[in-house]
Amino acid sequence: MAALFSEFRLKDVVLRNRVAVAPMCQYSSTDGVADDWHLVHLGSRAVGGAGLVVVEATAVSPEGRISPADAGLWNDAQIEPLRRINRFVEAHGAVPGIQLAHAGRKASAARPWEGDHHLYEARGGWATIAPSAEAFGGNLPKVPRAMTLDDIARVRNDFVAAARRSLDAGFRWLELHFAHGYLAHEFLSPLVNRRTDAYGGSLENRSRFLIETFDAVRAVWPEHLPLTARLSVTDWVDGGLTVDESIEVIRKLAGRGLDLIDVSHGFAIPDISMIPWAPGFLAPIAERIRRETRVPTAVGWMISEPQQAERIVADGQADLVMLARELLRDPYWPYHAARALGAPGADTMLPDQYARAVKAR
Ligand code: 531
Repeated sequence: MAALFSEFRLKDVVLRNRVAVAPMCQYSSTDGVADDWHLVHLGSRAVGGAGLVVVEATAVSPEGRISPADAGLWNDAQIEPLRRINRFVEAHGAVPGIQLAHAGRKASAARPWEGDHHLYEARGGWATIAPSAEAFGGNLPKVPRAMTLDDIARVRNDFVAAARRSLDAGFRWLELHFAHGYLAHEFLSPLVNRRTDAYGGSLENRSRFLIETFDAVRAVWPEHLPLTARLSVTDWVDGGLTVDESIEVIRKLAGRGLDLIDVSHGFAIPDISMIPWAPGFLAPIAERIRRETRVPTAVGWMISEPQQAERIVADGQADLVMLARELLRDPYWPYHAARALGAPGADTMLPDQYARAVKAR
């Protein structure tokens, strides 16, 4: 019996298996509105057999977009195209989820395939905000404005409004993007946060923005649906955020209703040379977090082989695997993995339109 293809229940949501489509920026929206591209991209992966399909980092305000082409949920016109996608995803047996985000000092950049660098106002960019008025550096040299207490309250409210719209759009799984050097991680990381008020300094202060935003979203997101967060659990450098600190934050969030932690890492600073890249390198860290916090856990990064994903789930390192690039290479990865692992029911994973033809080999 393949653990990877066992059901996973979280609150009132049941995933058909443990394979999740990680949120992946498509940089294909106009004014934050999802496109037919998103229907095909997300729909294909639902048809391919994933249990959970999480929409890319979706900005809670225009200023929170990474690029001008980011997805957004800051107005009601952005709801309907997502509703259509979610209907399709659900019709094919996957649970639709969304990641809500604010890019902080990394906002206002060109799409990766157009250079990935900061865009200045004259070129379609905008003024950015962050905990402190210090640039990320590298190809993102724009200096953000340090957020006032009013800014902090406004962004928190933007997360709440976007969470309400997410529910309206039919999402049944919500992930707050607290990772990758974007706004929440900028508050949490001592490498980035230089504030001397109640939002900077001690871990309690650095985690205040996350906790308050989480609480405000939890208050409007239904109790019976999973509310999760993706955290960069380590900055990988001395003086940066540590796994020990992250465990404290996760425990705090768990006490306030966090249903699952999506373990990610890094990207608070431009230098990534210290990241110990290797197949499944985050899985042991996820295992420690899962064991020490008792919070259900998802993990991603460099997971590509069915046996590898199976071991991660079977050994209790994580409850879910979040696949990204591998699902771009092969939207049918779940089906192929189920076959490779001899999971019962593999042949029922394909839609009727394809099943007879594909099995006849
Ligand atoms: C992180 C990443 C860094 C280096 C290589 C691949 C991926 N992602 C994070 C994404 C944006 C694109 C880069 C988000 O979290 C929104």
